[in-house]
Amino acid sequence: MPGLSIGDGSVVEGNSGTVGAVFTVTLSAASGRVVSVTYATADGTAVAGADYIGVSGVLTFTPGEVSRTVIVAVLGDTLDEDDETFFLNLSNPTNATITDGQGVGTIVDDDVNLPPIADAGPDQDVLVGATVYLDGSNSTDPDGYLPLEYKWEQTGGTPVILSSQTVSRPMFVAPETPTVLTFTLSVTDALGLPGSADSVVIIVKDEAIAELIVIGADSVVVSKSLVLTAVVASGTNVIYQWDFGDGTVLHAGPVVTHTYGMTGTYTVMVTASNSVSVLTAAKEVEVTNPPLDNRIYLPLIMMNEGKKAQDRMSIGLAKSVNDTSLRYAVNWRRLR
Ligand SMILES: [Ca+2]
Ligand SMILES: [Ca+2]
Ligand SMILES: [Ca+2]
Ligand SMILES: [Ca+2]
Repeated sequence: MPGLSIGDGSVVEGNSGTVGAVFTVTLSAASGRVVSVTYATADGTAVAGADYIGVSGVLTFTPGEVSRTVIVAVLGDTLDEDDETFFLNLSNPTNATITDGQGVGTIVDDDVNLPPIADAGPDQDVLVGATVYLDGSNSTDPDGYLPLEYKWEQTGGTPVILSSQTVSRPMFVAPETPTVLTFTLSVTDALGLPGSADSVVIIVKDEAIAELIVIGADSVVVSKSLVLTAVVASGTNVIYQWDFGDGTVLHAGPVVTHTYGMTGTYTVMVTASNSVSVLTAAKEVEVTNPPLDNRIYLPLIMMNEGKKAQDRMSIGLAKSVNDTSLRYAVNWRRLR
């Protein structure tokens, strides 16, 4: 009996419609009888319905006929794939034997994978200490091989800790002092193809100073220390300069102590500043002399010789206060 063998078929995939992969089935010698054989496709890495249209049937050779073909429709697409294979298998021969019963169909992929496009999101101005989200969610892959893999890296500024380097919207807490942070985002499509990176700039700014006031006593005695406190309603990283109006200028914190050497009326100026704002506030301070010595000097009273021993004197003191001076009046009377 003659032998049946099947050749391989190879086809370039195309982008739409179908293209035929041709398999030739050959009879080793012409036969005087009708020869038939069953054929059927089988999946390899190519999948029926997705990459090709599966077929099966019976192939018949009339007497004297030695070559027939089976055409398998391969589905075109624009997916970037590996080259794939399927099989066309022969079985159940009549009036022949099978010497090579399997043809290999190769679908040669003709598509390219375009690189994904990273989008690191808009630049942002944020306040020190703020919670900040980077947003790479507008990154795309032109041929739709999703999901993307994300890779964030900080490239400048005070180091921060990202909640994750591999999500589309990582979070971090801005540093407590002004800085300019830069990050790059790289994305890779689902086929493992990397795209070009994109970068984003986050400017970390101070909060503006608002409502500066000076709190403290309105008057103080010469050579005694005066405590003054600067208070702001808002503002970060505030530094203060104090001018006490007597020639003393001090860079200090919000609470200062000062001692005046001379009486007078002084204007204390405090300037509060940070990287985005400057505010000034003033306060009048009255510097006075100390109150008079508080000791009481009793008058020396001379007694007449003729007074009796039982005569006794009582001395009363009446004190009146007039600002810083004290006035004492002495009254005395004889006790009987
Ligand atoms: Ca294609
Ligand atoms: Ca395909
Ligand atoms: Ca393809
Ligand atoms: Ca792609």
